[in-house]
Amino acid sequence: MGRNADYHRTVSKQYRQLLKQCQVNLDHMDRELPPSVEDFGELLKERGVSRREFIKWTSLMTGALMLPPIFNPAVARAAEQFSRVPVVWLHFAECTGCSEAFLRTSYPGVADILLETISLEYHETIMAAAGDQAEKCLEQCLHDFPGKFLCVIEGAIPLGNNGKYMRLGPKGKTGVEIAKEVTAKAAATICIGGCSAFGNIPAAKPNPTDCVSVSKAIGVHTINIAGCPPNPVNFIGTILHYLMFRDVPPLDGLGRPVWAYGKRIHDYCERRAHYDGAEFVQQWGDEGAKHGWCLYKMGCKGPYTYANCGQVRFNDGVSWPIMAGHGCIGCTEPGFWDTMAPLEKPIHEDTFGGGQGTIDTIGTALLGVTAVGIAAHAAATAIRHRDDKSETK
Ligand code: FSX
Ligand code: SF4
Ligand code: F3S
Repeated sequence: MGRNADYHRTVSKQYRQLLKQCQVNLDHMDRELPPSVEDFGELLKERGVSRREFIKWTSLMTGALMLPPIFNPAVARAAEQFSRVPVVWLHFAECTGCSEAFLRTSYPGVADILLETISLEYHETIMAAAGDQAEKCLEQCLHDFPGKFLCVIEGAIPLGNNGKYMRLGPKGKTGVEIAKEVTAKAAATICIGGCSAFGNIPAAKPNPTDCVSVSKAIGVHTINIAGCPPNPVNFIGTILHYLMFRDVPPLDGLGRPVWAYGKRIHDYCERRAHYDGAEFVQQWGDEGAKHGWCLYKMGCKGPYTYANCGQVRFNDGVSWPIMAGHGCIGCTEPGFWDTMAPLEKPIHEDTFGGGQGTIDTIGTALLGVTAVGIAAHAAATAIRHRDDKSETK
């Protein structure tokens, strides 16, 4: 009992210290970041988001980031700074579904307002500028915010034919050239979606253009917001973390933030009791489907997939694939298009060394792999501190 109380005292002291550091960091960010174009409070009001809803959102976000409620005000302050972080958003080989998922929404929630006001210095799909003018915007940003902007990359990079499958802009630079040039000056590089993070669909077999992930193409450490498309909450949370701690959140061995990708879908699935009770949907539209039974036999890859989809859901918490009635296709895992196929049939028993009976051992084994990765990744860093000597001036 006494030992328990001591433990709790130590933990809450550590959290209080962390919070103090967080406030120092947010003050620092306040001085460093360019001024905001719009008043965030006014914007929330304009969009009909009440103070109460905003507080509710900050506490949900704090919880999602695995922080205790004393961090709510810090998360709120970071949200106010969110739109001041300069962002360069690059597009390589992909379907643009990630941008679509982030920018098209019918819900005027806090998350959407943040994404709408994000300071996109450069974004090939939605910027008004084109050609030389667009290139100037990029050059200007690299010049104005060296070591201070975040580089967000959507899409894999084709290496085949010396990178020439992808040429961009008026000078016809290759994807590899642009990625090298921009990431070298960024504070950190965030890969949005499985394509930039792992190669994913453009790198699926037979991969004629030799597409690879950003980290493989140019050898930089990236923060991988996995998913096809990823959940905007995981992107927003990562930037809030960056603002509060001036650092990236702890990453797993695949570069994914542990707070968002540290748990297996199967272990937090609302249909799990049916799996345990051997109640399976056997055919689309059958009685089991109507009763919301487990989708394992319809090819659900939740047992092999790490993500928080079931907890944070999509579209402002409305739903997620398994809730909507389809199995998880494993979209947050590397090479899912090849490794998780066929998507609507259980994975071949040999792939992970066993069938349904060994699913729980698979989870433990995969977790082992990611845990080793966490330690390995801790040695490297995906971020360049502003006062770091390696900062590009
Ligand atoms: Fe890939 Fe994103 Fe899937 Fe598409 O750009 S992660 S194919 S949703 O759009 O990169
Ligand atoms: Fe949920 Fe899929 Fe696991 Fe079934 S197999 S419990 S549907 S994650
Ligand atoms: Fe992707 Fe599976 Fe989540 S398909 S969106 S990881 S439920």
